[in-house]
Amino acid sequence: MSETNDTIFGKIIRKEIPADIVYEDNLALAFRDVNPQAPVHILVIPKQAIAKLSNADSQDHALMGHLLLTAKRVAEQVGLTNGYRVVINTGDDSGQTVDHLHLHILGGRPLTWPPG
Ligand code: IU
Repeated sequence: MSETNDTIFGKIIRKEIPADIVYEDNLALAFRDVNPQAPVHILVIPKQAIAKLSNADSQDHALMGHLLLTAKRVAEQVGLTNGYRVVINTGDDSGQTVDHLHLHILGGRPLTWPPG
């Protein structure tokens, strides 16, 4: 998997296609998932092209922390006061479908465990 922003999420970052953006800073973008699996389903992505978590390395240390804290910040912003789940699908067995690292924030209902 190459590190390219030539993906659908790259197009969202460059505002070439619309998305329901809920948060943006110089490193990250958060937008509502087009196929929500919970009442609140938001994706947090780095603006830097990293295809998947397993491609991240020590140079990405600060960015990885920023993404996780951004997920927390966005969850607070949208009012997920009763808890939420943060998920990163990584690679084929996880069901990852978009080759740009993304954190799912899921909330607004009780979530079951384990996932499928
Ligand atoms: P996954 O972890 O790679 O399976 O998740 C990709 C998510 O991206 C999935 O929940 C899609 O609904 C979502 N998504 C989107 O929000 N907008 C898009 O244009 C596309 C996928 I393509």
